[in-house]
Amino acid sequence: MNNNSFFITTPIYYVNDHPHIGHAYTSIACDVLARFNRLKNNKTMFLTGTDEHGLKIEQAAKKNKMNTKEFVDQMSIGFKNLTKILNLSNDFFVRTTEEYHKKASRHIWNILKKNNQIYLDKYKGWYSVSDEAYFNDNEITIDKVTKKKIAPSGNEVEWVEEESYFFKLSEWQEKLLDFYKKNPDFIGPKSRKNEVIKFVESGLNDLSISRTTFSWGIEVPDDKKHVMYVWLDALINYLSAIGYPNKKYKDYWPANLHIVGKDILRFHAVYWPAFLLAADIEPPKRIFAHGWWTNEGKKISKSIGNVINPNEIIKEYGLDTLRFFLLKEVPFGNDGDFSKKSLETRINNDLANDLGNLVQRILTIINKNFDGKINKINNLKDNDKELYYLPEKILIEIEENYNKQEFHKVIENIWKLISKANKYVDENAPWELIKNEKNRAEDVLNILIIIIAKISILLFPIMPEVSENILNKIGLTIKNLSMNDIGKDNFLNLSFKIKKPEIIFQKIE
Ligand code: ME8
Repeated sequence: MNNNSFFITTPIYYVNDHPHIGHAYTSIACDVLARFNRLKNNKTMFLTGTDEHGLKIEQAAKKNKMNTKEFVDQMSIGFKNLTKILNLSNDFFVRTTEEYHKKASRHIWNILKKNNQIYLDKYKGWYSVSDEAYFNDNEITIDKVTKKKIAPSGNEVEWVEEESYFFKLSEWQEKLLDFYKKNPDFIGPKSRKNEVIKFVESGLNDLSISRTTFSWGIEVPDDKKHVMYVWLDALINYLSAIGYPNKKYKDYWPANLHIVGKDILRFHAVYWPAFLLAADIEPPKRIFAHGWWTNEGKKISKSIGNVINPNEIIKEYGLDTLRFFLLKEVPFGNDGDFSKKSLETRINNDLANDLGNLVQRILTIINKNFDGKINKINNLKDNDKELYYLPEKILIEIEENYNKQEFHKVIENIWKLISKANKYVDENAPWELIKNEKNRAEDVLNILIIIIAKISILLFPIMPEVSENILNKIGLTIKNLSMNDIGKDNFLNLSFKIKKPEIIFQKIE
């Protein structure tokens, strides 16, 4: 792998249903990290896509009275559109029904077989179609209302008995525990890591990795009766999308980060590294499992009818506002509740009052008093330096927080800079300086423009459109900038031509 490459992935989403706010959440988080890494000039690969095989999808197509292939083609478009709606900067969109993916999956299967990791037997046990997962007896309970047998997710299970190929997962228990020990950052956040370790310590059974009672899947090599278990097929997307089995996949592999929801951590942190180690492929560097969103306190579910369509929120409040809210409202890793009231509070306070006001008042003063033109700085005074050199310190903190996927702290870091800038405005009162000390006023305003430019660069990964708009107002564009511009004296010798401000964030009454 290239030293400065950065490969980040979302889960590939099931096409049985339309995208909602939960999918948007994971994808936005990945987009932010991809954009940050690009601005650091890292060779970045951001992958998302759709998971299109398995019984759940086959059943959904039937329910919609459609041919399965036509159904997945149509539903996948919905997720592709989501990448546009969310302004995602993904470099590729993988689909598991594509031929390159099937080829990569069969290739891995053959290696596992060659490595004596697969055997044929009979599966007898519980299966949840909604989770596409197998369960042991001791994981099954009875639903109080429906009286049906359910998995820990609350989804119904059915009894399955069929011939199946098995992966020798039980052989990997000790090796996985050893791997977690040697790679302490493999699973985040820490609380989830402990859960995974406990699960593995409790013992691993061999895993059924093929099905025979339906056909919507990737055929098992040399045995047409079987299709591959959809999770084996799905996980392989992370390799097939970057060219595997062609050696060029090593340009990006091992992936730096798979971001997933807590619901699917076990597949990524237990099965995936076991499959990879068994196939002589290095596991990814890190898996981070984020929390679960509820809607105004209730579980988001189609049957309750409270699914949040990201499109509607974006139409009402704007995309960058939603991106900001999702990452600021809840520490990444915790569960969160989506409510319009808290979204509106964020818009009024953090966005309109703090950021909006700063930009608005500085641009307005410059336009009114200097006809939009600000000459280069004459003299940087001691009491300017604290603010002037703050961005580079903030960037160090930001980077540490991004490395831990602590997005809310990144936003706090940026807001510390915004609030210091607002304080500097109040203390130096440029509207007073204009009266008798015009040169000093110009220096103060130029420093503030530089700080606003740096705030915009730091904020760009999270709010790309807002940041680019602000940069454009001061005659800059992100296309010519990078995180290197946060450094010490960048922009010091620049004169600026400032356009008239427009209100960036409208307050909500
Ligand atoms: O599990 N809150 O696909 P999926 C937060 N195809 N995140 C949520 C959420 C919520 N309420 N609802 C969904 C699959 N998500 C498999 C993945 S990967 C090789 C295969 C997000 O369509 C979250 O990231 O059910 C969760 O893990 C993912 O959507 C599940 O998407």
